[in-house]
Amino acid sequence: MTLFEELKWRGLIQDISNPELEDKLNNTELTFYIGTDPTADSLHIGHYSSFLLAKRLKKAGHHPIMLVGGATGLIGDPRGKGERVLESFEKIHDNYVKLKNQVERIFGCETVNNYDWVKDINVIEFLRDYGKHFTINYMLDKDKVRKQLDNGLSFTEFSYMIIQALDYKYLYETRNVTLQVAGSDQWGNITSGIELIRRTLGVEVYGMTMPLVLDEQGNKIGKSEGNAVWLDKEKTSPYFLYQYLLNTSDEVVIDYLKKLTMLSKEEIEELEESNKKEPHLRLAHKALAREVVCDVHGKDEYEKALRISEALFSGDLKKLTGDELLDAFNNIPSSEVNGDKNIVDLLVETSICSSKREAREFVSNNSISVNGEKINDLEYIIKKDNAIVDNFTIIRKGKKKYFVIKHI
Ligand code: 629
Repeated sequence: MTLFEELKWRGLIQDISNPELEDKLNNTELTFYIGTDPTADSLHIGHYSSFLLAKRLKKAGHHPIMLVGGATGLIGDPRGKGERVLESFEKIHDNYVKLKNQVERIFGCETVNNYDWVKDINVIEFLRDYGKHFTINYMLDKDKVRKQLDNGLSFTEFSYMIIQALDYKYLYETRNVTLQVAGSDQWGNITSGIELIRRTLGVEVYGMTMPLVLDEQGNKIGKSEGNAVWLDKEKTSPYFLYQYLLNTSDEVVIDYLKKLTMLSKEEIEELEESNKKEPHLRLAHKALAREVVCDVHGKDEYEKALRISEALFSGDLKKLTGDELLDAFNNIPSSEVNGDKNIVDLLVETSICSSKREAREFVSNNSISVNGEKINDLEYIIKKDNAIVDNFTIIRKGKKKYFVIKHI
């Protein structure tokens, strides 16, 4: 399989600017770039797939440059949903430092910051050297601009594409970058750069996008109960990331293996086979979770996530250390409780159940576990003395819902 065939097989090609790119990717060495804006203090799992594309191209012999947009982060790429609120210089700079470190750590690539060259462009230069090459019609025709027009679009966000275009030109001139890659939502910005370079330098450079990775409902991946799934382990624990991927639905797990892991076609086909023949083993899901957690957080964190999962599954919570416990439950609802409490009262007081009647029902139906043990005695007293790791009690309601009680 050629590189291009492999990318196609993985479903990683949405748009290419020119069919010649196939041959360039297969038979030459390109320097390419991919950009992200420091609008948050961490990347999330949605970014991961497009940055992994950079890793794939690198592995095939191309040269990546990762751009963290210290300048563009101050402007805001139109999202098509309505104007953003401007963030302060300090906030964008703090985010920039975090993203730069994260990108270098996870993807092992060199980063550049467009603030370094954009900050010196004055308004006359901007309008004469760049603005002049974009007709308003051309700019209005871009997808995200059209979508956002009805929701209000300032001149600031409208101008964003020109900055991304001049970045491409700058990187072509200073670093010989001839390819920009990204998720499909970036197509308009990429083609603006290609157009600028063509018009001002008469040179043909390339662009390529990949489809955004979607969950089984067709939403962008990376939201779990409304929260983003972050790559920073302080924001989303490795255990939580592991569980999120392990719970991928059967419909999309193979697609995720293709897009989110470096496993080979043979390995993925084997997992697909197993997913069909022996779905209860969940080998595909486990491989997905293993590959991503190992790549993002390293083998030790993966093994810890696995240990926590096993302890929670078997109910043997007492095996966990304090750190592991906090890790396992850092995204889980928690409440504080004072003194010893009857189980039914505690379930209502902490809002784990909505009424005493409901609480009694759950307890009698064997649906409540306390620190891994099923409790069906309505008179059971939850005591601080039985807490694990000194002052925690873990309640499980039904199969999967966990709650943390902190005894004070
Ligand atoms: C200056 C800024 C450039 C080139 C790119 C950029 C950032 C770009 C952007 N990207 C998204 C982001 O920052 O907004 N204008 O969140 C995001 N990207 C990764 C993928 C994406 C895209 O970082 O391309 O499609 C999400 O997976 O939305 O000179």
